[in-house]
Amino acid sequence: MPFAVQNSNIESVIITSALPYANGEIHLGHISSTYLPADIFGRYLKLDGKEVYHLCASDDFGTPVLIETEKKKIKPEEYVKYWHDKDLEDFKSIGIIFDSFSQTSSRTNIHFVQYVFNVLKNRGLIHEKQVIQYYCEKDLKFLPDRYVVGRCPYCDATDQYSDLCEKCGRIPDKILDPKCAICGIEPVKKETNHYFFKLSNFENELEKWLNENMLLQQDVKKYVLNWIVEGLQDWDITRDISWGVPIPNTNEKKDKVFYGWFDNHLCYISCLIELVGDIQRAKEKWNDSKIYHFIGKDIVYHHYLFLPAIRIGINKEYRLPDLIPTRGHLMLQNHKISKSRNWYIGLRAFVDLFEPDYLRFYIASICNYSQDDINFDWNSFEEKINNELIANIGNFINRTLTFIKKYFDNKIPRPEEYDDEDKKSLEEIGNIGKIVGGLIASNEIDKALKSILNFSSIFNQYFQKKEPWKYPQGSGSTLFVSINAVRSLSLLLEPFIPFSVEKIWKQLGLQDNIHEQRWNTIGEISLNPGDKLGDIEPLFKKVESDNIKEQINKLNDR
Ligand code: B3M
Ligand code: ZN
Repeated sequence: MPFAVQNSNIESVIITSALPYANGEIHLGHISSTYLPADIFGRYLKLDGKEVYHLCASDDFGTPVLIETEKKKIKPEEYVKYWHDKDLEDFKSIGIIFDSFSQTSSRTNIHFVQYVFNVLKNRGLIHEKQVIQYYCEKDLKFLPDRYVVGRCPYCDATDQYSDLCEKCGRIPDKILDPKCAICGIEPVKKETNHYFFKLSNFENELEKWLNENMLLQQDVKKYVLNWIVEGLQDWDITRDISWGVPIPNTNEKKDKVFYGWFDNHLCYISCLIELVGDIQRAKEKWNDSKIYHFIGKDIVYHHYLFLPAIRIGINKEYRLPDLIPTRGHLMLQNHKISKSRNWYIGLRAFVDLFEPDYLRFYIASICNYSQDDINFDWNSFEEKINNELIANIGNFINRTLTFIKKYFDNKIPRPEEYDDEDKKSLEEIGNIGKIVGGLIASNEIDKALKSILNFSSIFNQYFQKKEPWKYPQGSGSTLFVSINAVRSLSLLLEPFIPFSVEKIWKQLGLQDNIHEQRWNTIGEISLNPGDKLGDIEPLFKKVESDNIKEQINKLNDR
């Protein structure tokens, strides 16, 4: 499904990745559903000459954070800062780059959220209502969401949160045998005053927006439209806790804040405000850009309904999303990933064992553009890295470089007259950039990677057929064409395996920054006869079977 980036006059693109909760480690599931697809997309657009802003932040508020910090007796501010910094480091370790990685608890976001609330309130889109909430008479606290544990009414599992049963994955309507998560006594029910966002007012406009936006994924759109048909409920946007964005201009005592899902998606915009320095410039930039929100399928409701409704609610001061690329979960060896059952791979642990590019390459190769779940399989990881990345791509690059070093004193030879094979290969170089670029722009990153592999194997065959080793002195054309293909290949691969591409780039003797290159030069023959190459080093190390077996044995589904 092609979309309009290339044809549009708007050269600026804002990409957001769903905000990780500041409450635990990034794992491979987050990487595959959200961060890697967004990063590949952003890197491609940058090479394609677009002005790209990849925005993200840690999602700092919410009851899970507060409960953890109460247990650990530390300040929530310190706790979320720890996870914010750690997440950022983890992202860097696998080459996920953001132009801004802020925090939902930043001053900018708090001000912006309060501003949005005031606009909505003045426009009559907020109403107040008395609700009944659990209250702990020992802790003297209201107990929203995770503060209440009990028995799941669906699967009977005990010790489940009132807002999520981790056993069956459902959201209990009414938890059985409720207990206070802090002290364990049975809570009472008490009245409290809450603010509601009138989501139900927006049914028609949301329906229209969904129907008119042809870029949104069809399958997702279908069930979102169905939710609208079933009728939307107004949203309770307040919580009786102390950790969150304070509600402005109220007579309420403290300990009443906005619900995390009221403030977190507004932080996408706050990130830009912080980045460009003031709200007016941010607004102009936002509205002059295409807006892409990358998410996992769990948060469709929030991004396809709640987020656009709030933007419509503030008079479309900020452009609605153009696209919300939505992807499914990552399974591990065909089972659901679960940290508590140790059926899990942490990002840090992975990167300690294997090159970050191996992870990027493997995930990109299985990452289809749909909500279907995909499967991380250790054996297929080994096979893809050894047989595709190393035996195909690595081999072509290495044999070309080594040959030039051995027979031409590490200088690019002059081509002789081209034969048909050479001409065909030059044509391949001329065409590949458009094909791969089109696929990445349509979010089909697995297919894009496949095309690159195909390109590389065509060149392996070319090299094989031309047999330069039989008469090295007469192999100028083969090596000249091949080394230019290596240059094209490295540009094509930059969004996928940036760490390795930096190495290839140096081995090509190119001192200039790879990021100053443009995607539209992929088809050019710009390395010249006589150009000196850099030092050659092996690019990749084979993945050993024993190491893979060890990883599989470590998993423990008990
Ligand atoms: N922090 C993470 C999730 O529910 C949540 C995303 C917020 S995006 C505005 O997957
Ligand atoms: Zn209690």
